[in-house]
Amino acid sequence: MNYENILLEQIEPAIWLLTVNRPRSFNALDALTLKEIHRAALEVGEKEDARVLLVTGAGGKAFVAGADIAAMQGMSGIEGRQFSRIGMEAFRALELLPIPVIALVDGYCLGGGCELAMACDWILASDRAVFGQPEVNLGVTPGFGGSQRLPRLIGRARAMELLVTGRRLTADEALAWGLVNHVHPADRLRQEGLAMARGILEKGPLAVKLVKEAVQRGQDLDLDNACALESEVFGLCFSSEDQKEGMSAFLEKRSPDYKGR
Ligand code: CO8
Repeated sequence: MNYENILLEQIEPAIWLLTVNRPRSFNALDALTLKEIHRAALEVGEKEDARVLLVTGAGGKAFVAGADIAAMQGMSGIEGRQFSRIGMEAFRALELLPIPVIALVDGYCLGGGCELAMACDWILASDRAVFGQPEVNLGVTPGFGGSQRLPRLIGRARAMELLVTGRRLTADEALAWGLVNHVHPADRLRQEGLAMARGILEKGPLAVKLVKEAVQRGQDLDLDNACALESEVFGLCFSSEDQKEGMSAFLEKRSPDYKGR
C-alpha cells in the first residue's frame, strides 16, 4: 500500500517497522497520518508472517511531538470530536494487533505521541527521550486516550500530576515511573529493539499471540472473569502443535521447532 506520512517496511523476516515520517513538524499527527497508522495496523494484522511490529518516528528529534496543532487550531467542537475519534480508532487498531507492538522512542514523545507510544505494548526509550502530556498548556485535554491509558499504566496519582501540570519526564524518570521498560543510548535504540524482536521470534508464536490477547481482554475485567479467561486461553494452547513441541523439546533437552499452529 502507498503511504504519504508513514513508512511501513519489513526490516527482517517477520519483523515490521512503522515509522511516522513528518520530520519537519516533529512527526506531528494530522488526520491523514492517523488514518495511515490505522491502515498500516490493519495491513500488518493481515500478514500471516508478521510476528512483531516496531513503531518509531523519523528524523532523530522526535518520536511524535503530538497531534498537529496547526491542523487542530481552527477546529469546531464537532471537528475536534471527529479528529479525536480518528486517533482513538487508529491507536486501538494498533493496540489490538494480535502480535507484540513495541514503541522505539527517541526524542520528544508528547501529547498524541505519548498516547501513540502507550497504545503499543511497551516502550523502549533512548536516553534523550522526553515524555509528557502537555495538552493543558494548549487549553485542551488529551484526545487520543491519554487520560485513560496513562493512569492504567503508571497509576492515578502520577498520571494526574503529568496530566494536570503538563510537566515533562526524562527517559530515566519515565523508567522509574514504569512508563518505559528500558532506556538505551540513542545510537543503540534500534538495535536493541531488533534484538528484542528477534528474541520474541524464538518463542511459541501461538502462545505469544494468546498471551497478548489474554492481557488485552483481561485487564479491564474483574479478577474472577479475568482468571477464567486465562484458563480458556491456557487450555487452548493444549490444542496446538506448539505446546507439544515446546514441552517435548524441553524434556528432550533440545531447542523447539515451532510451527505456529
Ligand atoms: N504540531 C504541529 N507542529 C509541531 C508540533 C505539533 N504538535 N510540534 C512541533 N511542531 C513543529 C513546529 O511548529 C516547528 O515547525 P516550523 O519549523 O515550521 O516552525 C517544528 O515542528 C519544530 O518545532 P520547534 O521549532 O518548536 O522545535 P523545538 O526544538 O524548539 O521544540 C518541542 C520542540 C518542544 C517539541 C516543541 O515543538 C513543542 O512544544 N511542540 C508541541 C508539543 C505539544 O504541545 N504537543 C501536544 C500537542 S496536543 C496533543 O497532542 C493532543 C492530542 C489529542 C488531540 C485530540 C483531538 C481533538
